[in-house]
Amino acid sequence: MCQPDQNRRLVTEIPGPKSRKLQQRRGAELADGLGLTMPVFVENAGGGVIVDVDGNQIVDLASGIAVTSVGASDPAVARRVAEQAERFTHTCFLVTQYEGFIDVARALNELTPGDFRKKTALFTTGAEAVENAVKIARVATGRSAVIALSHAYHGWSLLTMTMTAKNLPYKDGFGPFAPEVYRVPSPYPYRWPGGPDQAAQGALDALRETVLTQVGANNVAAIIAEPIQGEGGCIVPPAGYLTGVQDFARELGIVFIVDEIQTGFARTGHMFASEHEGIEPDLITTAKALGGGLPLAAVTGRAEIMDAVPAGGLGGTYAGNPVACAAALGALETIEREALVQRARDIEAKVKPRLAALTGEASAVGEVRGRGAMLAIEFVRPGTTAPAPELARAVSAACHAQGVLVLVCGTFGNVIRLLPPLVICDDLLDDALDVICGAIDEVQP
Ligand code: PLZ
Repeated sequence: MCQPDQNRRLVTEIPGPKSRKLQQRRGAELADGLGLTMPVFVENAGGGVIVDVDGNQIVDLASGIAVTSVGASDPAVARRVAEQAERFTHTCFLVTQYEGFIDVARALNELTPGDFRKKTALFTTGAEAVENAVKIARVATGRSAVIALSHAYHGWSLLTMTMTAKNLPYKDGFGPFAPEVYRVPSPYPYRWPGGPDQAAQGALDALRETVLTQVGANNVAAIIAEPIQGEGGCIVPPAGYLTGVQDFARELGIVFIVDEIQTGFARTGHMFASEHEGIEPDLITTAKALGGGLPLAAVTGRAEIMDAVPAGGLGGTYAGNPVACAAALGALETIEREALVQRARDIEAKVKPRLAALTGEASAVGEVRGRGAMLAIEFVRPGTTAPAPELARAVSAACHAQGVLVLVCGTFGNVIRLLPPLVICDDLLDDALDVICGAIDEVQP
């Protein structure tokens, strides 16, 4: 719930002395390969605020990368987690069962788009959900190839990093990659040669050509797409693209997997972003906001496809952990009780026009885009569309210094992404917007 007494408050520089001390310990103990957005250590978090160990109150426009949509200490999540942890923390669902797993699966079967009978399997991380969706599609079709998009992000594991488009930092040096992954262009409207109006048809033509002439439809198990590409730059596909992919996949018996891991659970102003396009994917992967902060992921889809894998082929020691299932039921309860789908739309209505006003011929803000509470600002050299990653970095650094947590993303590193908890209150959003707009003003060349 929105906590009206929350505000941004800095009592030290960012990072403060306590965070800096912990940062030194981190340097000595942790592998350098673990990335980092803001070098503070957290004492507690909830609503729209993160309180660091130095007592600074930071406005959270990241939600731990779209995870804590209900806030990082939602009472319904916290209560159900505590109750479940007192009863038991783990049995391994593949060994002995518990009802919470079925309750979460039922909720997903009901909430996900698709007017057909669905089934669900739970896992732990988003990457695992994507890997398992591919496994299921392969067994169901008897085919092996997977088609992924440019600018895609699907995870840090071998198969999912192969499906991920961006080399640095996700793939560089980690080859050889998994076989049978083919890439087709994403219809990135802002950057499509020939302009945004050409993007949907152009990308569909390219998909058709790759599948029909290079891979062979009879070899393609699945086409996978994010309904809004997250890490790739918060890229909203043009109308008609995803329905075109769905039609094409159906025509050729290819499983259409939609990765809703970042977009799912009210984030974009629908329960699932697929609903903006009216698509009914064969399989949907979810994670992140599903677990309300605890690790939980799922594959949900057509019952006959989901049931193609024989018993024992799907699983994981922690898959659908009971504490994570309890958290998910709490998060879903809060999404409904607090009408967070509508709240995401309200956030869009408040934030987007203010940011959109920053675009213009001579502006470094090339485009403002996104849906609901998944919004982004793409930075360019003014007067061109040449990516300006240095401006995104400078704006982000200025925001962080003033206690507003934003994320940089995009294939070219030139996009700032806003993913606030959906429970953030308007005053905090207004304050954060002042900081962001001020920072953009300052760095404009
Ligand atoms: N699929 C669409 O967004 C995780 C890292 C990249 P795990 N995204 C966070 C970013 O956006 O900054 C993600 C995702 C999509 C799969 C995953 C992987 O989920 O839970 O991290 O394995």
